[in-house]
Amino acid sequence: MKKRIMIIGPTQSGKTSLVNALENTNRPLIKTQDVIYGKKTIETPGSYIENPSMYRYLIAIAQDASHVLLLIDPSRLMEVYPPGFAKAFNCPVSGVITKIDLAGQNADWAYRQMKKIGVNEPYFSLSFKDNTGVEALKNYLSANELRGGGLGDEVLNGNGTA
Ligand SMILES: Nc1nc2c(ncn2[C@@H]2O[C@H](COP(=O)(O)OP(=O)(O)O)[C@@H](O)[C@H]2O)c(=O)[nH]1
Ligand SMILES: [Mg+2]
Repeated sequence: MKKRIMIIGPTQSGKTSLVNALENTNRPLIKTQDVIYGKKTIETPGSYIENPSMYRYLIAIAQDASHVLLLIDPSRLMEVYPPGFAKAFNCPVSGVITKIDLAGQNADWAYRQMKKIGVNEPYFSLSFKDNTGVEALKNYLSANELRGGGLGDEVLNGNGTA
């Protein structure tokens, strides 16, 4: 099974918008009730990161991920992730700052949050309103895939049919 990009973020932080961009579809934004597996992505419910008793599900689901994206919405100055959270995953973790059109002035706050969570740079700032930052993130993710970030089953099984 090919591994997917896992998207974590609180309610309304832009998870579904990012999934649609990575999947290249335009399916309507529906409130996430549960984990949604797309062709390339895994979207997790906001309630999983908003509720510490659900963290273990995020960590279990990440077994099927080649890359984890942690989303921060700087238009809501809310500390969602516990310190060091990024270190719980054994695949690469990247930081995505959403809705930069609404709260560009809070970008420094978001960078400090990322550092506290244990996410290494580069951080990706996105706006789906202005359509900025998405291509840079996509390029980074494909380059990571080519580098073999997060070994897929096809690699582990050695059958080479990626
Ligand atoms: N201004 C602005 N709004 C956004 C952006 N990304 C998402 N939104 C809006 O924020 C709301 C929540 O987005 P959604 O992708 O459904 O978030 P989710 O709950 O994390 O899946 C929706 O009304 C989106 O249209 C953005 O970059 N800029
Ligand atoms: Mg959603």
